[in-house]
Amino acid sequence: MSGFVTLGQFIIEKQAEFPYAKGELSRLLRDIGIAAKVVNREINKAGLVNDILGDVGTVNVQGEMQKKLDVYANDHFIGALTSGGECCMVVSEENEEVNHIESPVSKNAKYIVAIDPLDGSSNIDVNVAVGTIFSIYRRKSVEGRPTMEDVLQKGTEQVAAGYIVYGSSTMLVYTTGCGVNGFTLDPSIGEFCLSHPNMKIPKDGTIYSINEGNYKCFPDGVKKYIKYCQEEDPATHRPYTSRYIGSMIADLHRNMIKGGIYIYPTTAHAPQGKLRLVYECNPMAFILEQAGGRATNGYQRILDMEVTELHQRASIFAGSENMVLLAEEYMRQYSPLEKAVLC
Ligand code: AHM
Ligand code: MG
Repeated sequence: MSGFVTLGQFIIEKQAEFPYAKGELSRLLRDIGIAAKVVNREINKAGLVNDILGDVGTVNVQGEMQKKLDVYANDHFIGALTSGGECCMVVSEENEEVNHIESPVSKNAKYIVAIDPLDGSSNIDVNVAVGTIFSIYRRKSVEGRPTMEDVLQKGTEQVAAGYIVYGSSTMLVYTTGCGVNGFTLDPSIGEFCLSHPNMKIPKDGTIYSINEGNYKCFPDGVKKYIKYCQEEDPATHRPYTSRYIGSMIADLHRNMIKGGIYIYPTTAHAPQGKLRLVYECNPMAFILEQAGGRATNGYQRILDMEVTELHQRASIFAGSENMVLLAEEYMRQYSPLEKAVLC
């Protein structure tokens, strides 16, 4: 085959670089890629088919109204991981407890997957980009049912992470700790094809992404940083551009390509931050760092944070390294950790 490299080919080629690898991680990534294509097909039908838009009428563990496609994507990814046989446990935004996978084929599976099956789901009904985020850990225990210790691993322990953005085209971006590669779904052949090899986020950027509707409740450090972004200074290309889609994947994906910063800080309504550490912040932090970017909670590297709960929340400052470093400086100066006060 010439002219393009499919996700499946790429995964196999990468595996060949590790002659002792047994191919389990490769198969797991392949399973996620296949599930993403099916979820993509359903998302593309939203609007045409009546019964896939809107709320299910139930709330998830976060207290958020579940959308029909949230539930569909969750069931579908878990189903694919169950039949794939390489995953022994799934942590999902949509489920309060962990999902043990105990099918006969998964008996010796050594991987744990944390997933936000449909991120930015408030955008589903209005045809705006949404995404899937996943993170893969190797279980620590050697036999029996995986334990909470297997699940509550720090972000530094991730063996792979990725996201799928269902946008004007559908892309799958992932890392196994050796750089980041992006694949665009070619609908004519139904394959993800390598389109963005060795992705690197610019060190600087001119885009800031934050929900400014919450401005009054931001820490002073964030308020001052926003003011900095809005000031006129041609030498530093300010004022910066504000872009906020409300789908972290889409906002971060754009910033990965163009350069920029995404911030979801603590607010009065979300005193620990809104986004979830295990299946939102950690995978995105891993990918960003692998692409040469930076991700912190304003004070500390996201990947070094202790994980104590499945659905733990964190604030996040992520994107182009120099922009995040400067935002952290504002946090240190105007919202020092020891005095962190919310309005
Ligand atoms: P979700 O996983 O329930 O969709 O929530 C996560 C989303 C992020 O994708 C997005 O950046 C953020 O929540 C938007 O929140 P807000 O509407 O408070 O700005
Ligand atoms: Mg989410």
